[in-house]
Amino acid sequence: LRTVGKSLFVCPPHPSLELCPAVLFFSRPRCSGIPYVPQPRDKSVSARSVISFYNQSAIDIAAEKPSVRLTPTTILYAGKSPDNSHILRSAQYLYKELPVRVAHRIRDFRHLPFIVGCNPTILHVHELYIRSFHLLSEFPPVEDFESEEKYTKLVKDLLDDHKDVVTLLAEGFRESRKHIKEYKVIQDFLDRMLTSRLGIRMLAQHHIALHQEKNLFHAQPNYVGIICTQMSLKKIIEKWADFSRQVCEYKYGYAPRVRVLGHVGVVFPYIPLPLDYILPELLKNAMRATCEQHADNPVNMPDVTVTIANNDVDFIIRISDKGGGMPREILEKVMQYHFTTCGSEMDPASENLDGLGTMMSAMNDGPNGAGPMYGFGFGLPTSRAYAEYLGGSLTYNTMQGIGTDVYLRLRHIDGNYESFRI
Ligand code: ADP
Ligand code: K
Ligand code: MG
Repeated sequence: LRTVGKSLFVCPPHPSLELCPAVLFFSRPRCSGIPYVPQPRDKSVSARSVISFYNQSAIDIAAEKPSVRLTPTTILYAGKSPDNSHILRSAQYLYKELPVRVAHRIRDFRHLPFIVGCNPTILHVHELYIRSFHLLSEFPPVEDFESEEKYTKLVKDLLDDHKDVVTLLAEGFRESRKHIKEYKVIQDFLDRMLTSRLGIRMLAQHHIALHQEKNLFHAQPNYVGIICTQMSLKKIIEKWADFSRQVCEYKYGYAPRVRVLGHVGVVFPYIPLPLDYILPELLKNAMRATCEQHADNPVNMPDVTVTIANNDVDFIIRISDKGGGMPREILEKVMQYHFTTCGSEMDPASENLDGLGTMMSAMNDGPNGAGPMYGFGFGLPTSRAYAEYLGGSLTYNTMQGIGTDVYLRLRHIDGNYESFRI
């Protein structure tokens, strides 16, 4: 085989071309017995993406750098300057930070077990990150508002390119995890991947929102970027309760009511974005259990009760249902990615796949998805990973035969006590 791309590798003569890894990797249907040699299409990013699976220097250098994580307070009080210089500074921070964070993710892909890393869906996401790395790191420095405008456009485009990443990872791992004995490898990878993605998206959307606030017409009252300065927990819970009830009614024909109790009047600064992922997942779980437990008497179904408790350091949301609890056999598993009591989690033909696209689009995009009730086993583990990333926790108590209480605990970001870093 000839040299494939100069910097890629030179494959020594091999008695059986079919067994040469390079040939396996690049082989395409061929006629006439002449080995297929991929031609770098041009000097474009996508051609280099493939080479970057091997040629790592730029990515390696970036992956060695530490990520600079900011507290929400830093972001909130970075100050809105009348000359809009805060927007320029925000873009300059992203300009330095994003390639480093993306490089960290690429390093994680490279450390995946070979059999998983070879899965075509996972390779596709891996390549998406490599492509983003090149686009971000080769962008000219952001020095003025003109380049800031272009850079913001690039960031928006990349957010869009990556919108299906959760679906793709869920599919890729569902296909390949049966080859791996150690579940922990998958859990650690997905925890890091999903929380880092949440962080990147929070930073990117924060900048985009600041950029749009320049134009007063787009400015949302009570918002600084993605931070709602007067968030009402009760309102956001009610919003997601309405949403989840609609999904539930669509699935079962009826849905339990949701009562919100406790410190219902509290208002404080917070970032709604992660709650937009977590709350509907927890509420749908509670409603599903309630509907299935009381299927014979849906008219007298017990309510789902959400209790808010607020204090100086953190706030707690407890979601209680009378949905019959969880059987002992599944207690250890409910927090695992892909574990679901819907059909067979490993069986790609099972009915739950139908719902996958929509549920995942809710998880990928947040509020806009109209996801089904359940089915891919990502609700609890993703919510827990997000809660921990935000300096909090997600725990549950279940009474088999009666019901389940899920506790979501999150730290305030008002700057009075130490909070998480994005
Ligand atoms: P999915 O909802 O897609 O199945 P989750 O991670 O959200 O995935 O939940 C995993 C499993 O945990 C569910 O399939 C269900 O068996 C169980 N579960 C979650 N929440 C509850 C609850 N409130 N009551 C009873 N079982 C629950
Ligand atoms: K699960
Ligand atoms: Mg669920």
